[in-house]
Amino acid sequence: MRIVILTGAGVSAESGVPTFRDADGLWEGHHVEDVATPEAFERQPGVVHRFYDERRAALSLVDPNPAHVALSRLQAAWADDVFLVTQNIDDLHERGGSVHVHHMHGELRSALCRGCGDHVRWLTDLADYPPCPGCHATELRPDVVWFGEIPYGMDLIQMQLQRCDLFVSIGTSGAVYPAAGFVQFAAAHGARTLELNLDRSEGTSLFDEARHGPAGRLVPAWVDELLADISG
Ligand code: BJW
Repeated sequence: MRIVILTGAGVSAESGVPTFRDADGLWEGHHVEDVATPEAFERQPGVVHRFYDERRAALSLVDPNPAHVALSRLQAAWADDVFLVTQNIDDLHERGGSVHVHHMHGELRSALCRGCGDHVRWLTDLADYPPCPGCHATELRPDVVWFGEIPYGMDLIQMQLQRCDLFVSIGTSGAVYPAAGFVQFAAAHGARTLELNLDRSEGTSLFDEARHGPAGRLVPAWVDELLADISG
């Protein structure tokens, strides 16, 4: 059985990483839609850099939770047949033990040079306009996918969705495309679909099955169930 797992901000919520659209999901009173656009970066690069610099610095204060760890356990048991695609730009899946993680919206610990196009591993601030290690231009931006930009690796994601038997969506509101459309795409290609989310999302009715509760409880229980089914 081939499985595609999509994760969103809810999978990291119990680690202490704020979500975008829950009650406390604002940053200094801004909605994410106001800072996560190329236009916002052109208009107010300092504000946008600060938004990402703060989130990058906060990564060292949080740890993976049982949901991240359970998914890495599933990947280890299921070898090549689990494709984990995340909308999250944190590195909690990797620190939870996952080896292959597809970050469709980019990564906090990476910078993108607008001069030479290089992707550079980056652990510190960008707001003071450091030079690119490759071309020395002071054109580094957060290596993330903003509204109006094309998410990374869509061809690979679509290929995985077409061939999977089970599509599982964890901790995402279903408010942002193209990720919000994966459930219908996978179902149209024959996959069974399952949602694991704190409460009903915008996409709940599109899934064959939905379970509601915190990811730190739901995901380990689902992984245990699946692994028992296979071995039994
Ligand atoms: C828990 C929990 C717990 C809490 N346990 N659960 C009209 C129709 C269709 C599309 C569009 C449209 N108008 C514009 C568009 C396109 C646009 C879009 O979708 N806009 C919408 C606002 C409508 N999309 C784009 O522009 C995308 N690009 C694109 O479409 O290119 C064209 C193209 C695509 C494909 C091929 C070819 C061309 C790009 C979107 C980029 C989004 N970027 C951001 C910022 C990234 C960097 C950053 O992190 O700052 O990505 S926005 C933000 O939203 C971030 C997230 O990854 C993304 C999704 O959020 P997520 O993860 O769902 O979080 P929340 O907060 O919304 O939800 C959390 C959920 O967890 C909730 O349900 C809670 O209940 C739950 N939860 N605690 C379990 N403990």
